[in-house]
Amino acid sequence: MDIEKRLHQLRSQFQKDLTTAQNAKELEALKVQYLGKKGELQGLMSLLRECTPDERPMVGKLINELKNDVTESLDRQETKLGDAELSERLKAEIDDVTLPGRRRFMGRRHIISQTLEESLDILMEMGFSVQYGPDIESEYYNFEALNFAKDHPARDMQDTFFITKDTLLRTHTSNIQIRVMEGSKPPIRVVGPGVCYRNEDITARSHVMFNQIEALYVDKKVTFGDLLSTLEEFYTKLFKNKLKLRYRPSYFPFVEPGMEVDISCIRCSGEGCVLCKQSGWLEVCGAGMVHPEVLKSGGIDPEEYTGFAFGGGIERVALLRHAISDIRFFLEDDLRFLQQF
Ligand code: FA5
Repeated sequence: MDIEKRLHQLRSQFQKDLTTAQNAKELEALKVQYLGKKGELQGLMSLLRECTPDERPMVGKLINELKNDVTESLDRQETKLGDAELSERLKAEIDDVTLPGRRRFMGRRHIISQTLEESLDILMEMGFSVQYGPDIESEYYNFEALNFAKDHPARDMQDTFFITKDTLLRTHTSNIQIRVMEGSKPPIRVVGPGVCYRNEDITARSHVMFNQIEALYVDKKVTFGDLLSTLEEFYTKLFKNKLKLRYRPSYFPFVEPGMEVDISCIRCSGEGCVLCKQSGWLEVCGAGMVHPEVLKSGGIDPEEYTGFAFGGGIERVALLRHAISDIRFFLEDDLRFLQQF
């Protein structure tokens, strides 16, 4: 019978094609070729119409058997190819235990953050609370309210990055003073950390961007003696050492009297080195008794209250504590340097 012959041919053709299918894509193409709507098996259905009614049940059965066989064979082959692909992939992904391990680096706080946090901790233990001020500041809070007259030459002491005529990058954390006084009543005991910006030459000890902390204490009967003892305790604790402190009279428009505070250079034990410019001392801080005009600008009566303030550099402390020769290391992001702390 012609139909039986045709079915036989188709079966052998399919088996041949099946052995050549190498991957899922080729198998899918085969599926469409044999079982698709316009596929080979669908084409056989037209032969049914040519059969006599007696032949039809038997031919229908043979076509169905072939269809089932083709479907099963395709499924089996699909599973087989899938397994083979998976094991190939796993083989490729296997770890090579002879390769050297990858080193994991531990993150850590930047040395300046560490120094800043330690400074704040010490002052908080002494009763100061932390308050922040803005980096972008008005000319009023940075200068005018701090008793720098408009044409006062003292404004040239701190070379300023102006943003507009009245807005600037703060040159010191003393901008915090008036903001704090305006917002609270004595007793005031705050410490304000922050980044400061000055248009200065960059050297081993000075940068255009550095950190300060500002301490402000205002109450009845605050004395110069209170300022000296606070500075002494603060720097002694910060350096975990009985340091030598040296006070030099100095001028800041917002304090009277004013002074600069030096500590003995621990890099060279006071003998003289590049860090201390051969002087044996390093300036770390400006300080003084709050000027009555500044108290007034902050809304505090200078007849009733007095206060002290000091503003210390954080980078200078870190340089000294770790005997580092150059402030520029702090901003260079060199891991070989940063990982030492
Ligand atoms: C001031 O900035 C005053 N506002 C300090 C002050 C506060 C005086 C309260 C009185 C009362 P001075 O410019 O000296 O002062 O800076 C204070 C400290 O900041 C310096 O001792 C130094 O440690 C640090 N410092 C100043 N300029 C730089 C700079 N360019 N780079 C790194 N540190 C600096």
